[in-house]
Amino acid sequence: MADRIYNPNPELAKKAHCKSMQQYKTMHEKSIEYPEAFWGEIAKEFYWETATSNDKFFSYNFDLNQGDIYIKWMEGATTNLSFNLLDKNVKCGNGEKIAFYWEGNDPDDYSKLTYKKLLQETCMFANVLKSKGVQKGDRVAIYMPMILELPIAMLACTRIGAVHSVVFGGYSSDSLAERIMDCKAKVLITADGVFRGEKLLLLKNICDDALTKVKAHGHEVECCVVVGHLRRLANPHGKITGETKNGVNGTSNGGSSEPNVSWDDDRDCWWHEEMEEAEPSCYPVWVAAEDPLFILYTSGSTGKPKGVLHTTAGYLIYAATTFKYVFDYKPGDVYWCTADIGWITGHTYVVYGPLANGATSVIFEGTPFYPHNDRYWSVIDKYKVNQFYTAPTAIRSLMKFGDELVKKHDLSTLKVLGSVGEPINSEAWLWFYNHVGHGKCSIADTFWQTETGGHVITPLPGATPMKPGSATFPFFGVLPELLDEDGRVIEGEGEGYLVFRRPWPGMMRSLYGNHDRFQTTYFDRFHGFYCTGDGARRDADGYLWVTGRIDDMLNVSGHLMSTAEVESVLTEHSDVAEAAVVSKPHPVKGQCLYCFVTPNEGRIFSKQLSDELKRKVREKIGPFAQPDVIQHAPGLPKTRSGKIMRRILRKIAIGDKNVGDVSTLADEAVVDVLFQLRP
Ligand code: 6R9
Repeated sequence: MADRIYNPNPELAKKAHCKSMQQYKTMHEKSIEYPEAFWGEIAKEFYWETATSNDKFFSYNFDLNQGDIYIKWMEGATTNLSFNLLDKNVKCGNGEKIAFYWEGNDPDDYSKLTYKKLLQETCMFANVLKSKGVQKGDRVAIYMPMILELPIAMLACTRIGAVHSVVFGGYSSDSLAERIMDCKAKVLITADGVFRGEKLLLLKNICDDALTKVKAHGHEVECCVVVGHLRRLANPHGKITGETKNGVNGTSNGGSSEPNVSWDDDRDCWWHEEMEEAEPSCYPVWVAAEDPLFILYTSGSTGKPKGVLHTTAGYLIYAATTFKYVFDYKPGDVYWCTADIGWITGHTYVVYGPLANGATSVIFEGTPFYPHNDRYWSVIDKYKVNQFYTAPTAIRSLMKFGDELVKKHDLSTLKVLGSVGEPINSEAWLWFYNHVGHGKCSIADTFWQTETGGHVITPLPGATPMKPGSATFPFFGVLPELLDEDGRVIEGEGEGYLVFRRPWPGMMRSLYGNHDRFQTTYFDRFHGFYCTGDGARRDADGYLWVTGRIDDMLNVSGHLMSTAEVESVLTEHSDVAEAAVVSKPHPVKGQCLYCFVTPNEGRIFSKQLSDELKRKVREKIGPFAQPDVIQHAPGLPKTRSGKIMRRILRKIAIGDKNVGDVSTLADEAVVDVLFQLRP
């Protein structure tokens, strides 16, 4: 089944922006041979205060032997992001169109925001930032839940040329402090708190802790703006009372039982109080094409987090173009990406890409499991969602409950289903395709990274015949290669390091404040190429299969394999919900396979299951791959964005309690449980 090819639904293909493989190939060729013409045409759809000179449209160096690495698009041009996303849409008659539907954690909390209102709120908050002394180039840290003030805050930064650095609202005060110090943020924007499911998170208190630490290290954040989110909730679990129908202006004081929010009168201020006096218009600051737009921290495998730096013009045209083609977005569609805005997926495909296309999208504050395990399906039904973009980890956790919950809702509006974050195993792919998409939707398995800014390897819904688990082919402007250990290009079928030969407009430009680390991390391993750190395989049809991080490769008795390959076999078993495989040193084989397996809801882990799984891996991959250990794992250690932390699993496999930093884990308790369950 997994080897079958799934063609795009002909109905979808007929009306798609890209309708056939032939059209895709023609466009891809043009984007590679004539990048100036290809991207220049697209750039015409946006507003440039000053035009770029064509001879400077595109320049770069990817080869450390030739000097420092640099990437520049549209030099000489000036523009403003918020102007292109908001004013432009309002001017062309879309002012009353909904930019965002907001769906709260509680189903009784919801609101919406038109383009016109979003522009006004953005301008008002830009004026608030100015009143706090924020100027072009200053960094603004944002630590917020998934509420409408979050995109407003980001857009307000772009209005005045300030650089935002969003820190995911699930990070600890230490992680927040580290990021604030690294980018030397002048202002911090947050909320009093948020409910995730039943759990209350007091964000402002975490900020206070972080700001104390920051101060102790000699940096001072001048001002902290706080959204009073808890005080306006409809049904705050009996803890707080407030106004119903939470809107962006919901400012009612929530009554007596509001949790204690600590306060520093010299530094802290309420969002709604500042907004009361703010002017509703703000002239945009025109910035240069290569001026910084935002910094987003991504955890490095070692050492401190890397501040990935994205700039203005290239990011805009790339976010806009990938959104349009990869989701096949058409006017009138409703799009929903479940990612938190604190991740790159949220930056590019909740905020910038959709708004650049004048799209209507859903912003969801809650979790897939609250109040019930069918929340995603009910939100798709409620807003009649056409494009739904989520992660394999979410799909697998929802598959566990079977398809009964899906069937309760009308999902017939769906056209395109997207996946991002990890390789999607074929079981999860097929379930998504058959039970959520009813065999009618295209699946866009989008491979990309914080560093790439937007999708780089992905199918196009109307054009690309799909293979479950393959991210298929490069997006326009992208030239992938597979290299062997010695940096030789692998032609045709084969497996190797996934690298790119030249930049596309949306790729990162540097690591903030550390260009040397940027060069050594991404350009030193293979000169002349951007190295993703992922491995990939090219099959006989030229399809690319991303196999995962290079550090997650296994070598058993000289056989090189990827953890993803083995995990995919394990999860094919009907009793298995999730699996993670790591290597363990072995005196004879060099390394052996140690597998962690989470059974489906209602299934138990048994010796029989373990034996069946070992046999399956033998059969499917080969006798050399037979796992030495299959361990029961009621849960897996995951980062807050849902990626499995194999570093910790490797420690558990060898029984080493010294697991290192666990502060980025979504749930630290699973580590102890897994140690106890070691066979
Ligand atoms: C967008 C995002 C990047 C890493 C990347 C790779 C993995 C993402 C994938 C995928 C296989 C896909 N990854 N999408 N692997 N297939 N469709 O997730 O950014 O958080 O920086 O992670 O995620 O290993 O290198 P980021």
